[in-house]
Amino acid sequence: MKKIIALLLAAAMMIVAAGCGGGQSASSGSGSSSGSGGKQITMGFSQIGAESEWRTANTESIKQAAKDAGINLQFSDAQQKQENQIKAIRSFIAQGVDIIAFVPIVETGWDTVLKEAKDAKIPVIVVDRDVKLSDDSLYVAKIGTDSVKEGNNVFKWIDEYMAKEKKTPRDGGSQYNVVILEGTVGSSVAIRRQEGFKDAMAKAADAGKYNILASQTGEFTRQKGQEVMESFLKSYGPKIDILFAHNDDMALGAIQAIEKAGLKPGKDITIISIDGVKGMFQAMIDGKANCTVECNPLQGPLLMETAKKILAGEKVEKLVYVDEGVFPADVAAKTLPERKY
Ligand code: GZL
Repeated sequence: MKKIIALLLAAAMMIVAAGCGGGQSASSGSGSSSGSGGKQITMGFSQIGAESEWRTANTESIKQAAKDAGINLQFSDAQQKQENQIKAIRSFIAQGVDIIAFVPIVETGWDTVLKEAKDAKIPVIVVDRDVKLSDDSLYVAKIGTDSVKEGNNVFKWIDEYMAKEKKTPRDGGSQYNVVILEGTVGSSVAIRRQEGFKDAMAKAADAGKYNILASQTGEFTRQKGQEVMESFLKSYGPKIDILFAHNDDMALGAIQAIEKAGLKPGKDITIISIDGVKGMFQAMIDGKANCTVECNPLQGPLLMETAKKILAGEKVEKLVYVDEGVFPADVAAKTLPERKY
């Protein structure tokens, strides 16, 4: 009889121990990060797609940072379609995730679905690009880059470079002729980079020195950038002095078109773009491009840190920009080895 009681006591002790361990392991076990109430945080993330080297680096940064932060990431790739992003956000709401983050492919059309997230009491973080809403309380924080400043930086570098190199307009006229490959139509990044470029040009000492010959979307892709540059060359070939591409991938496509047309990219046509991806550093080392203005995609750690703060009830900045620089060709070889994307 005594033996049975001892066995029953031992069994009871084991059950109690297992029950406590289970509760603690949920919050402190495999490095999982706890939101309110100690359970692992689940984040629903809607990404645009994989249109550029920059976007791939942005995705990798977010996935790695979620792993490092012990956050369970439900990742959705929208294949460049806003309706897929809206569907993904709705499914995150249905799943009851703790927090939603997304990169808005275009800046409008988000009010309804973000209102649904707010009604479900799920906080939202906007990443990389901007949204235009009737009610800014529909998101808690925005993490990204300053597209207007990037556009400003592009023009300022061009103006200094053309003066330093004492370039003369290729058509023998008095103006430098510029063609522009724009990003995705309706995206805040394309709208703001164009705005920043034109504002800086309008404020230049001698604004009349520049003439925008043509400006058209290359959809942020290498393929489309090459196609549109081919059409620019057909229409204006001998007149083009400068190419400003809203991202490096389109510039790299345009370089192929310029070479196919028998011209020297980086020499006959000065080329500047935005992102700062490795492929562009290599093109500058090869003498085929002149400058890249950095737009930092490594936003994952800041996103996860912000998500944890929001779920812990801490106050966060409504808008946080990541740091970025300007890299002309003469620093490309030295800088490339330390580039992370
Ligand atoms: C910039 C980002 C842009 C990059 C492109 O913040 O949204 O989208 O410049 C990417 O390379 O496709």
